[in-house]
Amino acid sequence: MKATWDIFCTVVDNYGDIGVTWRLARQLVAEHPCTVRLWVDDLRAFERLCPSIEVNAARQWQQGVEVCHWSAEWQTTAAADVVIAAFACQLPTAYMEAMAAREKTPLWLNLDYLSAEDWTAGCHGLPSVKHQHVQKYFFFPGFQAGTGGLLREAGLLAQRRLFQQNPLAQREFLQGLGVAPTAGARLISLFAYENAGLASWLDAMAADSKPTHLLVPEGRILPDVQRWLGVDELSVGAVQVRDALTVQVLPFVRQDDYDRLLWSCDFNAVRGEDSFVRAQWAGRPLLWHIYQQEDDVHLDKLEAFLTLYTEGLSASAKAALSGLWRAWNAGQDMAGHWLAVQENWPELTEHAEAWCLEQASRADLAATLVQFYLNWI
Ligand code: TRH
Repeated sequence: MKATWDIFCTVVDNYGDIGVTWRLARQLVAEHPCTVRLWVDDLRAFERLCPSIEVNAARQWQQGVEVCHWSAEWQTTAAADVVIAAFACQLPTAYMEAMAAREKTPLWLNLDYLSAEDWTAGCHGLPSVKHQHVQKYFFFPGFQAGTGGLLREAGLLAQRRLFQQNPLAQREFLQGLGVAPTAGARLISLFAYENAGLASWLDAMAADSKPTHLLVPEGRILPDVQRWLGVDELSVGAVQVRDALTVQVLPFVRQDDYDRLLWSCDFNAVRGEDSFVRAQWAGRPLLWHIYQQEDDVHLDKLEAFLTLYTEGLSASAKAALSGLWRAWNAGQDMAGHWLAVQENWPELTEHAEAWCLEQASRADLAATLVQFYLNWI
């Protein structure tokens, strides 16, 4: 008998909330005995990652997941065996009543934001609030033992390696996006929030002796790119060359294709939460633009991750990578740090694969969720 799961997602901003919950929902139905309903309040944001979404449908099936529009007027619905409130979203009161009314009390979890900070392992699995007799628990994804781990589909790394070992598959994939990489160029993807440090990084790439082909999916960073290029318009497909740097604007692609884009590149600039994790599974060096939070608490998260990630690197590679990440997240000059990263390129590339393998040796988030439920019943 399959357990029923309800995952609730409010799209606060951008694509991370829906990106994470959609990925989790798909994996639960594909790999575990679960029936999943995914409740989403903003189907338009969802459509960007999954173009087959019918934005006006109250209910629809997508890849084995029942996608339900979470509208302001809640229709009476029976509660599931496992209820996940993603990123502390507030469930409808009537649904919480339905949870309390169930003969068999459901497992209620708050799926938290990803952080490498030590305290997350201490809080993972602890009880949170209650609704009547229904207890909610904290569930923390993470990079260290004692956390819920990271989202990673079965066979992901094998699939990635096959793709990276197949130049034809890569060429065909890139061609499909209209990309013909400049010969001998370093291929870089750029997904980031607005960033005052971008111009200095683009200056450095343009002045480099080695060519760079920079692929920029449409999004918040584009106005900064446009300003640096000095052009009035920068639409999907546009290609601009400035000395050693070729800049190309890509469409926002479906989630699986975004993975392939990351796998195709030598270096990936990513942001938020889900693209950050996917870049780690790509096994290539990365640059993280962390989501800004009040009182700069995000900077503690950045440092916590850097401490973990740079363990085992030489002093020079560690300083180069940390310097680049700190400058990027402070909107500061990137030129010197980019040079230092290039001087440590082989070591950073090897390290990215080693980090990926180390993280992949832990149980993935969907598996730890299912195990948590099995231990709980
Ligand atoms: O979009 P993000 O910045 O999302 C978030 C949200 O802001 C959220 O509120 C915040 O809490 C969180 O960051 C930390 O970055 P993220 O998490 O990387 O999500 C982007 C998603 O978009 C991810 O699932 C990958 C996907 N994507 C595509 O599917 N196609 C694309 O072309 C691109 C560029 C991304």
